[in-house]
Amino acid sequence: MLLTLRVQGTRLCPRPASATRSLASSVAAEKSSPPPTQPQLEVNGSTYATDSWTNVTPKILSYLGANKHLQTDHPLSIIRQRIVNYFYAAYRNQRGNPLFSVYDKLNPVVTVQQNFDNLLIPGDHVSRQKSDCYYVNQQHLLRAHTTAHQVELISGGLDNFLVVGEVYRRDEIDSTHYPVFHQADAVRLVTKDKLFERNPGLELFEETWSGQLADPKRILPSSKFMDQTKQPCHTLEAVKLMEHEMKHVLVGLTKDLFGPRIKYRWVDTYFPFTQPSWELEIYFKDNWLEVLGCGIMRHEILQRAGVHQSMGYAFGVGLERLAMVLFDIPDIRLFWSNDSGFLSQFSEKDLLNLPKYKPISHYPQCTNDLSFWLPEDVQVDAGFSPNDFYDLVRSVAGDMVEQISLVDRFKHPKTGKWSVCFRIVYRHMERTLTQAEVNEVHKLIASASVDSFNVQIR
Ligand code: FA5
Ligand code: MG
Repeated sequence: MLLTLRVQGTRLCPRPASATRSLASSVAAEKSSPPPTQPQLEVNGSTYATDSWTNVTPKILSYLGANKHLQTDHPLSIIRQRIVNYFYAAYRNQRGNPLFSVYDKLNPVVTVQQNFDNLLIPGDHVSRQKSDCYYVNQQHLLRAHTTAHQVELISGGLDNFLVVGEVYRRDEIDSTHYPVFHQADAVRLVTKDKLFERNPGLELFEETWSGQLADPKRILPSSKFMDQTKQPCHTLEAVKLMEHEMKHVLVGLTKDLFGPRIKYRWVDTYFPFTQPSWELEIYFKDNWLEVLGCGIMRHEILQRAGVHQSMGYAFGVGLERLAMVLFDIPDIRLFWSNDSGFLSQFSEKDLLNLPKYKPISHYPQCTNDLSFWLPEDVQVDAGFSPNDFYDLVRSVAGDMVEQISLVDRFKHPKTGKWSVCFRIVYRHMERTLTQAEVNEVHKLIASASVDSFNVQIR
């Protein structure tokens, strides 16, 4: 399908396996998550009626309010402060005060409108799927990116701001993926006078453009054919100048964090809310690593937020991504560790001196396989979503699980039923697990799978 191919690797929730999954099969997969057990959910002080979209688990809800990005001496808090300080210094008003304001305690429960509609994310976009997000109910979800707050803040009159907070995505489990991670997002809006300070007489908008407010119903599904050069309303000189400022600032941030000699490159990409759009990659340990997404904000978004005479850039960066490189932290689960052996290694007293993490110790892994028959007429991604299974494992075993992979699947020639085999690697971050203890947990996962997915253990 064109949409899914077009957005592969560039969606706001990049995960190649699901980006290639067909929409039809994911709709089927949505049916497989167990129905909510309570008619109502209390989240962050508000009550929400549950419905067939509800898929947040108690385990996931337990992360709300953890605020690792605000915890003193936590590596994520150190990275947050480095980014904020960089922006404070990069943009100042005439009196020398920072131009940017920072929002780092916004409620992670957002509406579908905030997370998707306001950002022109097409109704059929893969990132909306129930198998990729944590929905509180059909209208509310745990934000999948901090960009979800963009429109409310612009509508409130802000033109230079940063949003920092945790985001929630249903994903695989390994050393770099966790269902909760942190992002910093920024928006900078400028007027014609500001952008063309040194070139008065140039315009932000094409003379031929009518200036008409975009009709939300006419926002094309899937910006499939979005022109990477510019939006029709903007002049080329405005876009080029804005692009230059944005890239200059973001390369500056990258050098501030990784040192002046860091190798980087810009890659063209697609986001529904920016045009043109880029990703910034850095060269790290013989690989190119994506650190942020950015672009020129779609003018329809500004218009709908009541801003007609400005244009802007926006970007979003992952804090764990940065922190893992900067502190040499090998496993994303460590950010959730309360072990003093981990936490005591970092200090925000000297933000410029980032120590390399020293492993507390290497505890052994235990690997157990779990194979089961799926119910009749159900197969992977058509009635059974591996993400549902991963959530179940997380709920039962928590951070004892280091990795899960789908290692095998086959169809029985006679019964026509599908068998799947998951390999679960258990390893605790802070102590040695005994095989007996792992077996107990493994059994609990097996019986919870039978209850939730109606499978038959092999
Ligand atoms: C977004 O989330 C966009 N909202 C970013 C954006 C904002 C673009 C404003 C344009 C304008 P993406 O899904 O690529 O895009 O995530 C942004 C960054 O978050 C990535 O570059 C990466 O640093 C981090 N990130 C994304 N997925 C993960 C993950 N599974 N684990 C850790 N970090 C991640
Ligand atoms: Mg990306």
